[in-house]
Amino acid sequence: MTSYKVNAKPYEFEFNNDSTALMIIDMQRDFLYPGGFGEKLGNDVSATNKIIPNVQRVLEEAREKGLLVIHTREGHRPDLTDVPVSKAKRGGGIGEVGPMGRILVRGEYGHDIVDELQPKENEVVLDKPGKGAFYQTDLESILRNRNIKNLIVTGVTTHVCVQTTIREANDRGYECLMLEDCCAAFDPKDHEDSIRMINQQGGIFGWTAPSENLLSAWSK
Ligand code: TIU
Repeated sequence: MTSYKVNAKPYEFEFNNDSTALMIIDMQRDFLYPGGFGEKLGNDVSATNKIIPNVQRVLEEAREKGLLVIHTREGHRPDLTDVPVSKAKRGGGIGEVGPMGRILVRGEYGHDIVDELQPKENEVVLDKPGKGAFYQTDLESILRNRNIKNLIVTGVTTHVCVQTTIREANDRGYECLMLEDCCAAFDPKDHEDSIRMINQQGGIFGWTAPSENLLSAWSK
């Protein structure tokens, strides 16, 4: 089986296509398009939507290589019974009506994945109520059933759902490569700090690299 080596921090990330999944975290209209949750929280969504073409390039290549692709969406039941009281109080208006429908509610236009990254039929779409993709989802069974050991992680926001998912994955024994230019936070400092937190101390949570390093590893 071909093994690929990606120039990454803190050192080379080695993987093969069969045991690796591409995770695309919460690339939802609510976080990336004007009028959604991200903007409602007072953010400029140009910081997050600029990564769409980078994620698109990696997604196309991952599809070509036959990787398992997992898209996640943060959101809740329309009756909001699965929203913890703390999140309802401090969550930024979940369930309120915005220009793209009710904020972070399943089935609403704003809750779905951006047009540019719409999932194919054979790809996993994972609805999650929390920040981490493992919490209250069947992600762990999916990864086990497909014999996945490594996760290539992309999406938004870097310091919230991306970091939480990488930390959850790390505790469960998965090796994560976070693609720096395929993740974004509304504040670039949160993004940069997250990269450092992931790869510091010899890779305490995993590896980080620009996506071109992955693409060039695949092309060799
Ligand atoms: N608020 C914020 O930056 N992010 C979230 O609430 N969710 C995700 O990161 N997807």
